[in-house]
Amino acid sequence: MVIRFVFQQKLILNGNENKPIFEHNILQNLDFSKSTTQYNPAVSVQNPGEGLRMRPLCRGDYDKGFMSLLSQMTKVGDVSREEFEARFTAMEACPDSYYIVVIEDTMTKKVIGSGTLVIEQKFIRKCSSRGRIEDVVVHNQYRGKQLVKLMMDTLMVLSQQLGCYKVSLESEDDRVMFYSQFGLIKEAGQNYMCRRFKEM
Ligand code: 16G
Repeated sequence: MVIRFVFQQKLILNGNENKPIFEHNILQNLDFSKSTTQYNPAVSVQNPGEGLRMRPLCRGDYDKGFMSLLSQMTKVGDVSREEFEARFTAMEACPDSYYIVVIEDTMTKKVIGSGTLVIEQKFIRKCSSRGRIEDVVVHNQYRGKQLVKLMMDTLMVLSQQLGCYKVSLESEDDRVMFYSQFGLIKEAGQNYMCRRFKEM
């Protein structure tokens, strides 16, 4: 019974596991000409480094270590495949909203980097939209390969290209200098405020 259930689940996923959360072409066709970021050696969305691939998050990434990667950034908790699938479906149902980009090691087939751009639609600024960069993380064994920089650059260019009037993120004090290279500033007179309702 249990075996049949697992088998059926696998079958359902097989048709779907490579389904991206947003259209692949959007990433491939980004125009980096406005980016001021320098790379040495050169890396890009199309070529993030040897054996690495940059692409939208797919359903099958649950099996490629996506959740454990996120746990290098903050508390994740136990998330079952069903919970992951349900959340993926809910995000998918909001078109043009969730741009989750991952980097995969094509040899190990593990997700080793991730970053999210969330697009919030607004009435203000002539019905414009605002971008929020969230959950940027690169596996600790892949640091020093300019991957956080490339991920940030990608999400910044993407937000501009999607027409956001502004983009923002939350940063720890010691990351402020790093993020400033992407044109992000602490705006005078503005404070990031937050109230936490629960400790997961
Ligand atoms: C960092 C992240 C934020 C993430 C938070 C999780 C970036 C740029 N910032 O601030 O996106 O949601 O950490 O921490 O990636 P929390 O679980 O304590 O809220």
